[in-house]
Amino acid sequence: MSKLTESPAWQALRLHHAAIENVHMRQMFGEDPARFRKFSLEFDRLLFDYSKNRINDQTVRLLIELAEQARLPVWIERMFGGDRINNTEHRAALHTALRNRSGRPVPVDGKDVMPDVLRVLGSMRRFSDAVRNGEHRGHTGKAITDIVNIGIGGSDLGPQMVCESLKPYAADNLDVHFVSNIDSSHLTDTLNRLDAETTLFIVSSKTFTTQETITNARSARAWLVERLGNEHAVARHFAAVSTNLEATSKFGINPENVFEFWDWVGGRYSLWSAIGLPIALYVGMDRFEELLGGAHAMDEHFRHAPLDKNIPVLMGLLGIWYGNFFKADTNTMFPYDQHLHRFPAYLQQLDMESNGKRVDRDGQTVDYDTGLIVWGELGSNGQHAFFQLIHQGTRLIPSDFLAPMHSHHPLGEHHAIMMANCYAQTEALMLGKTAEEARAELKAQGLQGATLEALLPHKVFPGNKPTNTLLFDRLDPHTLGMLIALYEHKVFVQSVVWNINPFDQWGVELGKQLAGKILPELRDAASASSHDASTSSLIDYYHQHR
Ligand code: G6Q
Repeated sequence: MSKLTESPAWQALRLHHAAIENVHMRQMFGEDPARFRKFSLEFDRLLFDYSKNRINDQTVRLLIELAEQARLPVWIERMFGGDRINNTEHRAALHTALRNRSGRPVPVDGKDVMPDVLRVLGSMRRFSDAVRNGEHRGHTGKAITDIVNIGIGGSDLGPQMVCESLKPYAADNLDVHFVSNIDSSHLTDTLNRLDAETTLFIVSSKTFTTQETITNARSARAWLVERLGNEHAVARHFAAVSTNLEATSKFGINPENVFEFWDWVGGRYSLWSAIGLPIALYVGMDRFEELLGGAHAMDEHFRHAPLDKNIPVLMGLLGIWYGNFFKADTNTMFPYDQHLHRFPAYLQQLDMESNGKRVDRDGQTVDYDTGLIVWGELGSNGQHAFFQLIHQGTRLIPSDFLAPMHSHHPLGEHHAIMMANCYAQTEALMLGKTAEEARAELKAQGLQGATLEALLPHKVFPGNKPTNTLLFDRLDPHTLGMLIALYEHKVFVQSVVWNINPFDQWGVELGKQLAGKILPELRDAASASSHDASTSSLIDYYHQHR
């Protein structure tokens, strides 16, 4: 057994789990009228209700002991303080410095990174203002109307999710598009709708070597040069965001339009850096800075609130409670806000790429489960699709429900109906429906005897399904910044308890290497080397059918 599973806090949680496993939340709510007050927190107009969880006072106390045993407060300070906590890449993880609005220095190896952070924010402001007010025009003198971000993974999902979330704040005269997929349909479908004279491309790539991005960028460049008939057009129609300035200059991007960031920013944590340039262009730099401000507010909460009053800490520990003790495999999230429709996809990368690890920080194979599978969908759409399995399937699926108090587009009863759906789901998941309740309902519908008894088991809901509810005032930039930072820190909390490094991604790197090996063999049948029988046959099939 590993140190973690042998540890006193873990063992105490195992015993406690055995005692509480079969207790129904109906009973817990019945016995404790103060349950909501006890198990909810409010911070900066964000309400976190975690009372519909299979926990009592002792559970919270033991989970906090687990966090203390893992020295979580020390790790939090190490992260904020710029220690090289990404130990396999020997890097700091300082996404928090990118949104540090406190004026405090953040040293990495004794050098304050804040002057560089503020300098790039200044360049982003100048460039985004110039494009938005028509000062920076296309090669033929027309104002820019469309931004195309070319990037993938962390250089796509974050900025795309934020742009979608902040649509109500977008300028009328500027649209934004995201091309990530190497399938040429993605680029072609996007470009077909655009005019080269008024299109600005941003090539976003931390490494500037990612095959998909570089290939899409080359094709976009060829499209532009062909349409505008002049190589010089590239200078006014291409910008780049990268840590690899040598590669951006080799690609031929005007150095004035290159925005840098640093190796201490992980791809999936990079939307706060110049990778957020499409956000600044789309909603303006003031809004982008409000987003940073919201994340900073959550950073301060995470850093300074006591562990048992700390929203990301409690969310992270609840995930461990279900994943490691109840053996839940997955964790869902349901935003009841149309503009958050890319949030689940974004969160999948953030969580699964960070905590999808099978060895601990010292390289030892772990003997406990780590990252849960994350999935989700907009409420109420999900209700009409897969909620059946959450209510009546055999698995335990803890879920997060997110909803705003105000819609950006109030319309009749829409918001009230939406909220009624949200609340009704968490209530039903918690309460379930007993056989007695189901029988009474069926009787009231006029059923009886064998017909009633045959239908009865299908109408019973076990309930006792855990949910968190997060309510916020309105999906504005500040709130969105808070929500994203909240999930980032939740993931970090879990990684600390599991003793894994959440900031590397060797599985992603593997994909990048493997495709590079097979590509020459698809280009030229003669160059095929030996693979397993399946892969060799699939390569042959490709040559036979092309
Ligand atoms: C993120 C991952 C990965 C990465 C993409 C794109 O944390 O490392 O999703 O963002 O592979 O990488 P580049 O930005 O280097 O093109």
